[in-house]
Amino acid sequence: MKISDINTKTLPKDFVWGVATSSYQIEGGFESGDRGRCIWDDFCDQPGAISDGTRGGIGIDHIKRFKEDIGIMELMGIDSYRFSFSWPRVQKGGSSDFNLKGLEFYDSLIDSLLEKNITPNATLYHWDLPSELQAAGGWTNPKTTDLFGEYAAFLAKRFGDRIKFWAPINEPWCVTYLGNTIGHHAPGLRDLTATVKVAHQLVRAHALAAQAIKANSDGAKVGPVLNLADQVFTGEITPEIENDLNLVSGMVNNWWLQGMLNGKYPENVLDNFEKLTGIRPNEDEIPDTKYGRDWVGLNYYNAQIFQAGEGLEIFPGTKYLGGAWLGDEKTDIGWPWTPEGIRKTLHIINDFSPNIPIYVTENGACYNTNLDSNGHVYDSKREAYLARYINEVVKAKNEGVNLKGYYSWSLLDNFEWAFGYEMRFGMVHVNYENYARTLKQSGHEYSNLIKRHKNGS
Ligand code: GBH
Repeated sequence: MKISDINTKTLPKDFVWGVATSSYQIEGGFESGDRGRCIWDDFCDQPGAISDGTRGGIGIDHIKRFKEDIGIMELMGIDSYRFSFSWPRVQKGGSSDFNLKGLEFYDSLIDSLLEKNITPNATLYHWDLPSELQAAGGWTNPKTTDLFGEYAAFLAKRFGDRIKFWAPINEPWCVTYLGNTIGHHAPGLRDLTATVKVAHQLVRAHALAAQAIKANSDGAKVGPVLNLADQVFTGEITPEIENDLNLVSGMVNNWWLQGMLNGKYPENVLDNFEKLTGIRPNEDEIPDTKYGRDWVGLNYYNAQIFQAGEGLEIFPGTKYLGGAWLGDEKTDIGWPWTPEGIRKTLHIINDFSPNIPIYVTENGACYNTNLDSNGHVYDSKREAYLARYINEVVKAKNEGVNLKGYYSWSLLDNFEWAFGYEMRFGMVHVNYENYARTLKQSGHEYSNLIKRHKNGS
C-alpha cells in the first residue's frame, strides 16, 4: 500500500496533520551552549550506554537551523509542530532563575512557526531532566514534582499567549520503566523502589503542571502524551497468562489513563507494586485531575507481543510472559509492523473516555536509508509503513473514534536515545557531517497526502 492510496475524503476539514520532535534529540545537550546539564548528558558519559558510541552533542544543530526546519514544514504543508522545551535550557539546574537566552530561543521558534501558520503543540518534559534534580533523587523526589509545577507555571505565563496545546510529560511509562527498572534510558537505574515512586510522581506531576498551566494562561488545552499499546498473546491463554497480561496492560495503559484522567490507580498494579516493594502509592496524593484532560495523545509504534515463557524484566511482576515478534516485517530498529494495533489502541482510549479529543502524537518507523547517487532518499519501506498505519488511523476515525489529528515521528533524523544517531526515524534525512537536510520520499508523500486532504481530492 502507498500513502497515495489513503482516502482522506472522510476526514473533517480541520483534521490536523503534524510532525513531532523533542528537544534533546534535535538540540543536543550541554555542548549546544547556554544551558545546564541534563541526565542524558550524564547518561551518554557512561561507557556502553549508547549502543553506537555517539552522544547527544549538538543534536542536529537545530538551535542554529530551526528556521530552515520550519521552512521544510511550511513546504510540506504541516498544520502543527509538536516539540518540547528543554528544561535545563530555560532553567539551568531546574530551579530558581530562568535563562533568558533559552527563553529567547523558544520565542523565536514559536514566532517563526506562527508566522507560517503552524500551530505549536508543546511538551514540557521529553526526558531531559536537569542533572541537579537527579542528584536530589530525580522523579522519585516529590520536590522535583513541585519544581516541575513551577516550571510549568512560568512557561505558561511566558508563552501561553502563543501556545494553546500543552502536554506536560512525554511517555511516562518510558520515563518510569526504561529509566528506572531496566536502565536502558537515563538515569540508568535498575531499582524497583525508584520505579514505583517515579510512576506515582509522574501522575502527580501531570496533574500539578496542568493546574499550573491553566492558572497562568487562558484557553490552554492540556493533555497527557502516552505510549499505550495493545497486548497480543501468541498461544493459549491460561489464567496465569491472563493475570500477567492484565498486569502489563495495567502498567502500560491503565495506570496512566486512570491516574492522569481520573486520579485512580488500577488495583492489580497497586497490589503488584506493594508486593514487590512494600510501597502502595496513595491516590489521595494526586492533585485534582480536571485540568489535565482536555485531550489525550497516543504515541504508537507497535503492539506488545508475548508468548509463554520467562517473565520479562521490563514488566516487573509478570512471570509467564516471554517476548515474541509477530509477522516477518520489522523496521531497522527491530520493531514489528502492527498497523491494526494503532486502531485498536485508539479504541482503547476512546472506550475509556468517549468524549475526549484524541491525537496520535507520534507514529513512525526507523529505516536507515541513505542518499542515492542523485541525492534522493527513496525510503519506500517507511512510506509503506506510514501508509498502512495512517490508513488504520483513518479507519478508526471513520469508526467513530474522537480523533482530531495525527503527528508523524519524526520530522528529522535525530538522536535516537540509547541507539544514538545510528537509527533514523526522520521524514527528512540529516547528514551528520554537515547537517544538510534532504526531504525523503516519505516526506514528499506525506506532504502530498496533506495537500490532497486540504483541497478535498
Ligand atoms: C518514542 O518512544 C519517543 O517519544 C521518541 O523520543 C523516540 O525517538 C521515538 O519514540 C522512537 O523511539 O514494551 O518491550 O514492547 C517510543 C518508545 C519504544 C515504547 C518501544 C515502547 C516497546 C517496548 N517505545 N517500546 S516493549
